[in-house]
Amino acid sequence: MSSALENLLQENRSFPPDPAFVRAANAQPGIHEQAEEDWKGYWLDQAVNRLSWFEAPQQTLDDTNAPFYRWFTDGVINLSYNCLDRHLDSSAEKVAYHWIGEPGETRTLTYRDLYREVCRFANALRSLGLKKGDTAALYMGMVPELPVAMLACARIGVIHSAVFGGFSAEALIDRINDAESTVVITQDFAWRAGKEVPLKANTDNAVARTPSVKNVIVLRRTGSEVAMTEGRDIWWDELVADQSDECEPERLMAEDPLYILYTSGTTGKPKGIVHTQGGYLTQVATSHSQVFDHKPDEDIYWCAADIGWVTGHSYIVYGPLTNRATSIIYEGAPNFPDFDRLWKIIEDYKVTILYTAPTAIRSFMKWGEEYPGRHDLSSLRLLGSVGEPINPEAWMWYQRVIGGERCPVVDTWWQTETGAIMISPLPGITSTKPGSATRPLPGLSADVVDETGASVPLGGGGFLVIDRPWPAMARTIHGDPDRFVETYWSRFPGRYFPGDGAKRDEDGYFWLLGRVDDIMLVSGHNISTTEVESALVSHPAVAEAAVVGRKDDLTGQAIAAFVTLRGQVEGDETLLRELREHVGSTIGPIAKPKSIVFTNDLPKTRSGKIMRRLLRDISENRQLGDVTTLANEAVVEEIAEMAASTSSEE
Ligand code: 7RM
Repeated sequence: MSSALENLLQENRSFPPDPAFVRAANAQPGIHEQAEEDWKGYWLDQAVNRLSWFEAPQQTLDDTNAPFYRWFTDGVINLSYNCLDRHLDSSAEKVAYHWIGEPGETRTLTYRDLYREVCRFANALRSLGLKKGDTAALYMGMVPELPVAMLACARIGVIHSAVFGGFSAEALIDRINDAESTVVITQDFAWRAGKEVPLKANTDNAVARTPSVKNVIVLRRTGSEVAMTEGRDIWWDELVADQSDECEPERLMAEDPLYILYTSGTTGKPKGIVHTQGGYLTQVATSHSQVFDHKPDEDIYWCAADIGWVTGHSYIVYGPLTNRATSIIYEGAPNFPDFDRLWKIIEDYKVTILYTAPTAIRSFMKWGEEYPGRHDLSSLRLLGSVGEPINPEAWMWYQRVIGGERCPVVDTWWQTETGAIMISPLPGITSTKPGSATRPLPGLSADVVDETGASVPLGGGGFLVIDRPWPAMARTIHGDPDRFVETYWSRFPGRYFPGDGAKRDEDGYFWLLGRVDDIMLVSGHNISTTEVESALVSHPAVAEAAVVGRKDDLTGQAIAAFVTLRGQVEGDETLLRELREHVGSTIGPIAKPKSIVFTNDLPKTRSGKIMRRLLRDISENRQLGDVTTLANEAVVEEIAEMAASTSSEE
């Protein structure tokens, strides 16, 4: 950015916490200030008080080899012990997971059940020769055996490397080879939108090109036939059949690796983000309790993300289980068999806390209020959002239609690399503003800086930085420590650069503005994609919008918008002009899109983030970039055709 980021969108609505909620909240007013007095001591307190250690740590932060920070280095711990064993005395019969299969069958796993399954599978892994420091690739759908496999690895010190079940064989190959996984844990097929996804067949294709893999463990899920390779492939049920129900947890150091999780980003080969044990669990457990106000004996908690994504690792598996939660896991698509599937589950299980993504919320808006309207959602008491900036319009809809105007909405900013939530309201403390992630959580610190690294005064925008270490931070990029330093720690030395733009308002609230690579430069003004998209989405006809800057002789870049419409609305020239005017009057004439394309869908990553890079390629008539991590590949071609035929310019 050559100058500060424009601050275009003004949002003046504010929602103070309800006094009744405040009285019972886990995190009480004053906690930010208390933590700030001694932030390292605050984190040590969380580590010692929230977790069970074989040897409690005395050390906090070791910054002698920055940016390769270490936390609680002298602590000895086992995460599977924290998630399971220590709950057995009080809560063996408490439900850990209510699982709902896409076709409709259900399973209930108590803490005792989960403990038994994890021990058996951990023993099974040991029987195959896996030991501390080895890596296992997990390529599965949303089945209870995925958390079982993760916890079994954690129990014996094996590093897990989950590969999202929607990825292709190609993506699996890269990730297995980079991590040098010696075993792949998969299933025959996964259910998705009524179809069987061939995970085992994909694995077979991958494993032909992954020399490190010795065994493939296959869970029977759908029961349809798959090929098994003699000597290499083993059925899960046969492998665990003779295993003991007990498995001694390995005593691990706080800084031993826990997992690798790959982030694709926009360019280059995927980065294997490495997380370790003690610091990670400390911050994940703390944030899960504080941000969701989670009460183990009252709540039915549902993080509707995929377990193969960091949100699932931290907030379906490690955080909730450490905090003795009862969680929902739903296997399949949100619109199967009908658009009300999620709302039916919430009614059936009396879900109290729901955590989902803006992309999902915008789909719900597009599908219409009648679907949530069919169900009693009055059990909900808190709503969360993660994954992208949430447009104020989507925030308001979520709060009104799903939350019945009674639930606090927590917009949580974080990344695979941060491991845990970083910037978020605390529901008993923070007055929320639609579209703002508000401020860093207790013990954390962030800033907004210009290109020289100087803090931007309140009211202005720039680069988000995290200006001191935090316990759940990524420790490195697997196999490429130089890239770790280069990507995150070199642009603003001493500070972590997440790659996002942000602004702060006069109250010091953070407003996330999207990836800085996507920021547009129009006639010398740096304009964030998020603000223009939010302006478009605030028009009643618009369900979702993506904008990109494309080369323009006159203005350097011109704003190109791609818009999907709500319900039955048809896009025509009149609406086009109206939308342009709407943006002009909402945030200013400089932000009016030069072209608008109506489309049925937008290109998204598998975790639902809009891929603006591809839209930029389309807008500039370039060869399309890499689409292998795209959720809906066909849509790109479709949009390219639409852009060629219907785009209209001012
Ligand atoms: C948890 C997760 C990280 C990127 C991040 C942002 C974007 C995530 C928010 C958000 C605005 C949010 N991990 N992002 N949450 N932007 N507001 N609440 O998403 O590694 O997959 O992605 O996602 O750009 O850098 S991730």
